[in-house]
Amino acid sequence: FLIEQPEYGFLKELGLERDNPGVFTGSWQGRGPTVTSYDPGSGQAIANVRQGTVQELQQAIGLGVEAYKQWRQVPAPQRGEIVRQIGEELRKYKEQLGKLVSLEVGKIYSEGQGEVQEFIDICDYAVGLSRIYAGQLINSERADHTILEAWRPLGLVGVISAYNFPNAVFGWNAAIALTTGNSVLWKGAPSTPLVSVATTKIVAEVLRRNNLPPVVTLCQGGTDVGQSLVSDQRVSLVSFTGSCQTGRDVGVEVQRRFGKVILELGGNNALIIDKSANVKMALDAALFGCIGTTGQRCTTTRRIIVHEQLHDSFVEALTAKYSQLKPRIGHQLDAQSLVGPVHTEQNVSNYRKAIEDATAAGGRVAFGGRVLERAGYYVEPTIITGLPHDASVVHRETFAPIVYVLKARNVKEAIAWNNEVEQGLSSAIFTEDIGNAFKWIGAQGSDCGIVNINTTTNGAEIGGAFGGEKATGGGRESGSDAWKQYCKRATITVNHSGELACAQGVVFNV
Ligand code: UN1
Repeated sequence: FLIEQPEYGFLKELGLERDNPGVFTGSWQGRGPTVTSYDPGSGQAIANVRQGTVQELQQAIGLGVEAYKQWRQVPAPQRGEIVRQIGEELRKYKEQLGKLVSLEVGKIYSEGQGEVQEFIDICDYAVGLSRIYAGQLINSERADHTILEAWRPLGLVGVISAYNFPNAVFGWNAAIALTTGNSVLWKGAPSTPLVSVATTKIVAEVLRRNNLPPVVTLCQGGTDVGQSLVSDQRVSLVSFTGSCQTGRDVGVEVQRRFGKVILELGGNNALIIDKSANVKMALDAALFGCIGTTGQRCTTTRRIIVHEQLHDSFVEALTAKYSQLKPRIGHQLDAQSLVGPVHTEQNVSNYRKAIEDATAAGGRVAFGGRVLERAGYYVEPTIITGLPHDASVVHRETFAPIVYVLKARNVKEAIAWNNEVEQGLSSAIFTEDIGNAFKWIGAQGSDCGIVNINTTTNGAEIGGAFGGEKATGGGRESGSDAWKQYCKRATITVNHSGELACAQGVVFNV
């Protein structure tokens, strides 16, 4: 176990042991199956986590609901103060926690640090939100009547997060849900249980210091635990991040019981290079977009749609850039690495399969295409050209650093291709043409939730709402007014006239 080696001492600083309980309900336990967490960069075991059972999940739900009843009475700015303390505690452990994110997921050091920063940022956001989120006063058609609109917490919010952002996705949900008066029950991905445990320890310390009930609980577990969480009537909102396939089932299941749901599912994000583009900048955007996080962000650039006049020179320049990365593929915690491993063996086989399918469909591997022969899960960042825009492999999201470069005649065609896939998460255009820029952001433009100009498809800030349309699920997290998704809306009509009057002029008396 890596945790026993001196250079992994940062794991102990996070309170982790060789065997860790994976359930937190105010105290720590875990009576379910033990999972071992592996470093995808070496294949070595890091430490064990004892997952929860369905019974323990049920218990966590019960405790979470009870905690909510107390928490909803705490004034919102005081709830914000608790979230502020969580942000402060995260700052203290940012280095170690970010390093753990890198180690367990496979993302490079700066991206691990960036992920924890994203959680800290949303805490700051939530502190401000706690003092300003508000309802409104609406004009009534009746004399001496006032209509109010108020936002109230929902209850217990269940968060199911994915392996690629094992810390930040919980953070966006928890910070906003707690601020708006909800309690939170988290189930992290089964393959990143150490991040779940370490993050929860940081939060738990703040709860302990403030004598709070378990307004945040954790239950690591497999499908049985996940299904039980999704179908439980007591979980008012389920926020699910993961595949379109599972997300559809989660959505249907929650709807069956009239619960609320936030779905953040797959993306098939395109970067459009217009004739007028600043190509140098576009190349940098393509590099981070396609290869950042080794192609495992839901916002990763999967397709580059290039104007026909620029296509060949763009592919050549991009290939040259990719070649410079060769010595930069390595263990995620090596200082010189820019490309870490993919997360699991499964990602490697999905990578292989996508390349097979792409070449079978007539695609040309312009760069990469191979799995590296070394311990850990390393694949070459890959560029594929020459495929039709509607080839089935192009329309499929493969969580790996593979990009399909497509040749389009004009921006209109490029926008049509951007929009023709099932998913609708992120998109970007590089253009210096103001007409095309506004076409892109208009009603006839990109149909995604994230519609960027002259920047990457990935790496969104927390201030905006995050999420997408169509098979991406329609949910929004993080900034803007995404907080409303964690609330129920009360429309309140107050009659201060001293007489009863019906709306719409209806007369009804005897
Ligand atoms: C994800 O991949 O699930 O916009 C989230 C981004 C990050 C979040 C990605 N802020 O790329």
